[in-house]
Amino acid sequence: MKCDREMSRLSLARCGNRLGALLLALGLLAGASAVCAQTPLADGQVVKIDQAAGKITIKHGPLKQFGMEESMTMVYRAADPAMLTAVKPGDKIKFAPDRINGQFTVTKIEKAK
Ligand SMILES: [Cu+2]
Repeated sequence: MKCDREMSRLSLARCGNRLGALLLALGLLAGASAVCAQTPLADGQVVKIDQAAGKITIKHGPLKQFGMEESMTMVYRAADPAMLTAVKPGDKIKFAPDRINGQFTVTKIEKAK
């Protein structure tokens, strides 16, 4: 994973201690540089949550960095199933999409205001 052009648009605040500590605590990422390779948060809406499987279905707009050229509804794995308790179907969210071991994964979800 490398920090690409998207990265330059990210403020350092988004790579702040809280997220970094969380991800490192989860043992998902090897180091700080990987944490900072997060793409900017995308807008979406929760369609469905499968707490047991740790999966969330999100309707979202184009994510060109993943070759998603159009709006779509798709299933993401949650990096931490606990993230899924904070949102419910119908919620507008901001989420951090990533591709981990070939699986589309959300590494962060927050409710949109
Ligand atoms: Cu998609």
